[in-house]
Amino acid sequence: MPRTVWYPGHMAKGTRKLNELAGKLDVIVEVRDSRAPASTSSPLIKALAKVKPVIHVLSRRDLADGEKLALWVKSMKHTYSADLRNREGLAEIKRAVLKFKPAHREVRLAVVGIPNVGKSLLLNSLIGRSNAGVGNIPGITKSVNWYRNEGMLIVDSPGILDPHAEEGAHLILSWLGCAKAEVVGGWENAALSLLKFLASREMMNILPVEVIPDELPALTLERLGRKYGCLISGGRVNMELAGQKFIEAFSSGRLGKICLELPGQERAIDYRDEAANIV
Ligand SMILES: Nc1nc2c(ncn2[C@@H]2O[C@H](COP(=O)(O)OP(=O)(O)OP(=O)(O)O)[C@@H](O)[C@H]2O)c(=O)[nH]1
Ligand SMILES: [Mg+2]
Repeated sequence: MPRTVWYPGHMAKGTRKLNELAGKLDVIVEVRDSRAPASTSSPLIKALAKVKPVIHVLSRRDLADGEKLALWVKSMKHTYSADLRNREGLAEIKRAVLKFKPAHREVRLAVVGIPNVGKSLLLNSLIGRSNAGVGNIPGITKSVNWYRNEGMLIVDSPGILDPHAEEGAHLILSWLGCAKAEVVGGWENAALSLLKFLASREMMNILPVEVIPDELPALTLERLGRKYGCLISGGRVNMELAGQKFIEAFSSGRLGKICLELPGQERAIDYRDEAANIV
């Protein structure tokens, strides 16, 4: 399988800028995805947490399994879950941020995290204006920018991945829409690895097709492709397109609310290794 780590120049530059800025901030807000809070943690957060207090926001709680998410929120300090699209959970986050506001000036914070977790949407929601670009593909924000309103001076930053992360880590992110499929060898590969993962976690019941025990993932994907109408000449299935449709359905929540990790198994690296061995 082709392997490229997605670490474009703007990620390296963003990392440098954030490290330079950290000393001037009052608090750092790290955004993770509620569906995989360990795998979607920022590679920068350990170092930043040594310098400044951190508030964690678990976005997309509307797409997550509520019971499992509650375990995460309980197990992590200073952590808030939110449905940023519907502004749910926002008031608590804002209150937590404003606790760090010095009496004489606005509170300075940076929103950090991996790509596509909702950093810019959170920033816009906090300042009450749609100033920062938001979009459902990873890599929308390319630079570090300041925004100001409502007693806050907020830095939006590009999504930054760990340049040293192994393949499995990127696979999980691709299932959630946080990494580009080409990074993990295309949609078909991403979908096959997701099917294997779901089978290993006994989560195949979320599929919109009949579950056939021990079926090869490629055959399941083919059936999914037929369901999604991904046909080419001769009645064959376009497997790349089938993979894309399946991943889109999964990551958008159309297949149901999910949580891929539990706090007890916080060593998400286990999943990553497992996922890496799948394809
Ligand atoms: N359903 C749902 N979608 C969300 C939530 N938060 C963010 N999104 C969506 O996720 C997508 C990415 O949001 P952005 O704010 O652009 O994410 P980002 O982290 O700034 O992304 P980059 O700048 O590419 O790193 C958008 O389509 C948002 O509408 C949420 O809580 N629930
Ligand atoms: Mg952004």
